Amino acid sequence: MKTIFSKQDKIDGILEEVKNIAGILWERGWSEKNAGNISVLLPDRIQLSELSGSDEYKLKNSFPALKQQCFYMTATGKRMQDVAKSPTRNGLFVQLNKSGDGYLIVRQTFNTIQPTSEFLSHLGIHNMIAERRTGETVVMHTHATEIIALTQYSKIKNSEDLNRILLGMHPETMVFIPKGLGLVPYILPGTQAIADATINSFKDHDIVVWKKHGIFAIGKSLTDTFDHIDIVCKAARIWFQCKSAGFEPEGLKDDQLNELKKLAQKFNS
Ligand code: 2HA
Ligand code: ZN
Repeated sequence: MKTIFSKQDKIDGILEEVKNIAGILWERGWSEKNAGNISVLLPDRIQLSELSGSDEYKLKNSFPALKQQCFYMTATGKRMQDVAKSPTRNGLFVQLNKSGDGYLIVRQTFNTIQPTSEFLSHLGIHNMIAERRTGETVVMHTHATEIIALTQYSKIKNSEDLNRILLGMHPETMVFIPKGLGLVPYILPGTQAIADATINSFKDHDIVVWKKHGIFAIGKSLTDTFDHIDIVCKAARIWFQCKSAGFEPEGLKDDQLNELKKLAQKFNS
């Protein structure tokens, strides 16, 4: 890719990681066709150098904490297996305008593409992270099969039901996902309503699950974000394997979970 950034080496590193993680999402069977999307906040002081003459696209909402911030995003309608081959042909760079209520797309050869259909959720989550200053830079959505299957279980009605199952399957789940998973009820994808419900749920949880649709995770790197999804999917697989073997999984006991929660607090302090 030709140089369009003041710090091209950092961008190249991010694009390499996008390739790798997009490939894994596809291989896992979690990103069929154009399913799933990724956005990455670019490091501080990275300036796009090809914005002059770009069209500005207006947003219905304003994202005040993201003024002039730059992102890499996968593009709408693009296949994750193609993102793995070429993140720049199947994704794009955008910069929010000075008021945070519009965005510019970096001019490039493949300039007919637009950001992911879940743009509103991605921007809303990044805005929330910027406001609370917790430092996550990546937002990832994928159609994680095991988690979607679990949300088809009629006995799982809310986040508590989901966490009671998943956090007890394996100690690492509580250590790395101490605030657990939020469950958002089924809402039409791509809408402001699902974006609002997702942002709200991220206030109290590390991961957000969209009932009968997929999963959203955040993290400080692409690998870190993928790992969070991988951990909860492993927990879901353990639950299904126990059920398939014909027995009810025992799960970890409350005192064991509390002990793990304390360990997680030590890790994160
Ligand atoms: O990118 O996954 O939710 C396509 C989707 C929409
Ligand atoms: Zn989706």
